Amino acid sequence: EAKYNPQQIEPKWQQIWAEHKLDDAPEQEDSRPKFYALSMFPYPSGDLHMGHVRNYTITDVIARFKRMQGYRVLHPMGWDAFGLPAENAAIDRGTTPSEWTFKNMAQMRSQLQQVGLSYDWNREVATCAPDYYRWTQWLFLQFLKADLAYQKEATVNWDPIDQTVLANEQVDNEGKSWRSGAKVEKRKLRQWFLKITDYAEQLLQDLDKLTDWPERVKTMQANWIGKSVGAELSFPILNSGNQEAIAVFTTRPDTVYGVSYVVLAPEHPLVNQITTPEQAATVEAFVAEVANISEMDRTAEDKPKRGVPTGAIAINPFTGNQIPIWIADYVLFEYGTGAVMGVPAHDVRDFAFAKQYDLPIQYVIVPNGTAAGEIPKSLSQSAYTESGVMVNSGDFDGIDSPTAKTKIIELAEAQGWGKGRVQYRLRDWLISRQRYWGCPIPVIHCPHCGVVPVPDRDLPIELPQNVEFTGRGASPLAKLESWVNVPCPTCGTAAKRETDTMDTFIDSSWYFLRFSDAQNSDTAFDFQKVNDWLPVDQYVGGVEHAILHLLYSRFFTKVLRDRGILNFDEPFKRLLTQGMVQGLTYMNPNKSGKDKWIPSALVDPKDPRDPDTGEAIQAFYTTMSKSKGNGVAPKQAIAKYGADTIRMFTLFKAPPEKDLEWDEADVEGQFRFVNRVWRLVTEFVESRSSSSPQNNSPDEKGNRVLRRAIHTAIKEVTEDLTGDYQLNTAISELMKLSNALQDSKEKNSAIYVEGIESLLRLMAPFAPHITDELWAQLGHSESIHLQPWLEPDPEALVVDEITLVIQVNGKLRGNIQVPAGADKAALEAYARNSPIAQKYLEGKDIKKVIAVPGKLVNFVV
Ligand code: ANZ
Ligand code: ZN
Repeated sequence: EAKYNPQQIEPKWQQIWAEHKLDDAPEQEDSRPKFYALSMFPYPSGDLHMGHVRNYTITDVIARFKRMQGYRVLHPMGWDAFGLPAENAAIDRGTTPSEWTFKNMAQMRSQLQQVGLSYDWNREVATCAPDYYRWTQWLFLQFLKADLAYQKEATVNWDPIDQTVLANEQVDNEGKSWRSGAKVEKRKLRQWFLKITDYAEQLLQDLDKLTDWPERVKTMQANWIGKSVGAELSFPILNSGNQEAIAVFTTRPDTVYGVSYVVLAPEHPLVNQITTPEQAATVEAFVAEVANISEMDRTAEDKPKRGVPTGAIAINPFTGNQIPIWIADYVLFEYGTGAVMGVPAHDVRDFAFAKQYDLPIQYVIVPNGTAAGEIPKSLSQSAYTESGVMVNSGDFDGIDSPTAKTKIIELAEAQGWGKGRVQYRLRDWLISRQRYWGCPIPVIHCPHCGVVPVPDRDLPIELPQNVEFTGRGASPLAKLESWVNVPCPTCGTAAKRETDTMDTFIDSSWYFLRFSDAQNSDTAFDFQKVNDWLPVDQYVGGVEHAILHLLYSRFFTKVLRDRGILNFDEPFKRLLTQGMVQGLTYMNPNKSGKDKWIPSALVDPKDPRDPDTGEAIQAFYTTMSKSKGNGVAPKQAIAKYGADTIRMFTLFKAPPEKDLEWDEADVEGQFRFVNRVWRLVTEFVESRSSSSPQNNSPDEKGNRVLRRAIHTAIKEVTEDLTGDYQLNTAISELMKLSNALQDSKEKNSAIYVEGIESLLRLMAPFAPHITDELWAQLGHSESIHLQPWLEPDPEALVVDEITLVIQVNGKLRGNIQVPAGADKAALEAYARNSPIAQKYLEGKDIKKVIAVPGKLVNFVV
């Protein structure tokens, strides 16, 4: 018999499947239910890594299982192909972003094919291809028409040496440029935004519909949206003739009687107007200083809060008190109204600020049960942030603070001091990038007409080809006069193209829609088709996309639904976030102040030492990465063991959501199992052809045991693939069945054939090549992947037999073997038909039958 040789059979089957178009989704709807299985598409960096392999294998198993179950399945793949690395490669190596990207895509496509993933390659999309981004541009124009795209000034990173805008990824931790090393400055530029804040409430509410999403992801999204319910209150400025007032946003109107001061963000436009001459110099210096601190540092709880008084005074309309107006670093201009009422007694940051600058601290809420007129001593040490009973708050004294919150908002509205307000942390989506390798924003700036959308007939606005990449100066697009200068589509005057390109998150916010109709050159997708295939039934990807990608995709879906382009409002019905693949990692801690990572290729695992110094080093598992030298290349692993073993291993080693340790010994173990299956089947095929098939003296008991093993495997594997995707335990079930077959003594019986065929069919989604090969060797002419999924026979599942006692008038007359799960009626029937009953009951009149399941049947005569 032939040895298992994955290197020979895997490419063979991959080719056969492609020739027979086994994995193509049907173009037309048919009566079968649809199933859309999708993995998050990769960035074409050049090489597939193990994280990809794991992600795609999980989805592939589900897709293959669903096909066998009789679904029409859409399982596509594509490339998230715009983005900075291609441009950097062009700058560094004299290639072009396009060349580099398409070369990488070709390389990764062939690596994907080696894994045996059942993709419909007819639907492949690359976001950087004009036939794709034409529709990205069209979608942008839909947003523009819906008033959901607009321009405003925003801050960008500016490299003063290279004279160019930098993406956040191009700025290191010390705030320096990746190329020039210059200290990066902030600059204001007019940029494009999408109005995602219009959908904040819906994006939050509809998380409740996503019952098959991980709770963790939904919580992350909810926090990102960050809804706060409170009020906007107005504090008039003294001596402005009540003309000017400062609006603050607060979630705690119940603390308004305890306000000690008002704080503006240093960027607030009122700052210049109200600062007194005595304070002008101090304020100006402070504003300049804060301009260079990051938002993170400004708001961190553990950083000291700093500020200066403006010299101006505000009035608290609730108390009539005069309070100072400050500016401080911890108040952000972009959130709420950019101004805060300071209540040191009840807010942690305000407390720290008041301590620092010796501002008054007035408690207006005390814990429930506090004696009237008393302020507990313990309070004075910190801010009291809980709810409680109102004190020092005029008419509100004595009521509980949540009720007071509502009443104070009512009072403010009645008096014109403010109103209730809901605030979201989510901000509008800045989509402008001053880069070349992205989707051009399809508008033209005309001196007469202003912003003019490019007419649909002129799409796509293609990226120009002959561009120079130096990494210096304006974006390559902005420098290309011949591309920038165009006549206005409306009036014909000399006008200029927009030179910003779109954030690549836009490209990935609709690719799952395009897959439904990827080759359409008339529209982004046919209405019928997109609404047939979508929503995605199972989406699988990394938790690193839990917030932005998923939120943006949900936003796109809702906007397109509101424009009548889609008829569903959530794109991903069910989400699985797979864990990381970890590699054995070697580290020599603290070499000249830094941990030194030592590539595993340079280390003997039995005695790990630093190859440079000979020192013993640490060994542990952590996420595979280039910088740690702990990765295992899929290509090499497949060359050694074959794709089927790699697939089985990544699925078996850990449940899909958990991290997985790449342990060579366990890969070997999986390889041995795959080999065992190979031998089991090939030996059977051989024995069958050498000895004439005979089925003499079937071993009743043995058959029953084997049948039970077969149908238990069918039942368990089906459940594991249906519920929470317990793919690891599914493989354990396959191993059990394989053991049962090995133990079977009747290797020539019909039941044995059922056993090996069932094993192969259950294993087909996991190890598609070897199973199709062995299936063919068993004499089948049609691919195993076209076979229907198996259904368990409940009868075969019956656990075991029990001994049933038969009594007549309470007297023991004998016993028989019956199936363990039999109910009362069945037990009675078994008993009546038994020779014992026939003997003792002959000619008797049965008055009553008492059946006790699992125990006895008593005939009363
Ligand atoms: C007075 C107050 C008293 C506050 C109190 C809290 C506790 P979230 O929940 O995150 O929305 N705030 C408002 N705008 C701000 C800004 N632009 N920069 C920094 N802080 C700002 O937080 C809302 C609270 O954060 C608001 O409620 C305000 O402080 C502060 F016992 O107002 B609070
Ligand atoms: Zn014009």
